[in-house]
Amino acid sequence: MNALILVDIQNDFLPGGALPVPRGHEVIEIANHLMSQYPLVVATQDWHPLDHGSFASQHTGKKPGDMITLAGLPQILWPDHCVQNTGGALFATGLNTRAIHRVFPKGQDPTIDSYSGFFDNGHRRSTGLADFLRGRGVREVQVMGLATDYCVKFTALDAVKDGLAVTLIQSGCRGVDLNPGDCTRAIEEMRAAGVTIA
Ligand code: VGL
Ligand code: ZN
Repeated sequence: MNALILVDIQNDFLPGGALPVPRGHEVIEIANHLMSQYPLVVATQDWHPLDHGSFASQHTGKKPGDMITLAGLPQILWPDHCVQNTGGALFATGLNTRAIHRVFPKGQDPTIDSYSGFFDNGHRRSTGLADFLRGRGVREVQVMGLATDYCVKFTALDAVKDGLAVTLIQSGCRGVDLNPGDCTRAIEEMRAAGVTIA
């Protein structure tokens, strides 16, 4: 069994959103087209409380892009984004959400960030995605979405660690590239870990 994992295709990650990924809107039609070809489609949803520790607004004197330590881990600070029950946290307008079988929210714990759709950044708590896929007999996943150099990368790497055969649908991903080359390096990191780049 094969599944499509859509990573964080949410309004705040589109141009005009709170944490815009350049050309992020271009993945919507790619996702809509691909979903019909999969027996199982799951989506991750960045879903933060208002006071999430990854928000620069929660740290006096800090601004987005600054680094801190959060839960003992290096953490980049972000603008407030994907706040629970706000429009920015909703799936991208135009995404065919009826074709998504199950949604896995992540990033709810204010004390730790969660880039991967499988685990928080400290690998402390699972979202349930791995068990869900195992329960459905999934051996193989295709991953696409936002952003290449953060949530897509960590989702693909965790999927490999979980023993799944993982393909990155590169045309269906867009990245932040906070430092030029971040996306290229992310793709090389995924390839080195055993992800097939399609
Ligand atoms: C993401 C930064 C912060 C992502 C989520 O979806 O890649 N990036 N939260
Ligand atoms: Zn986030």
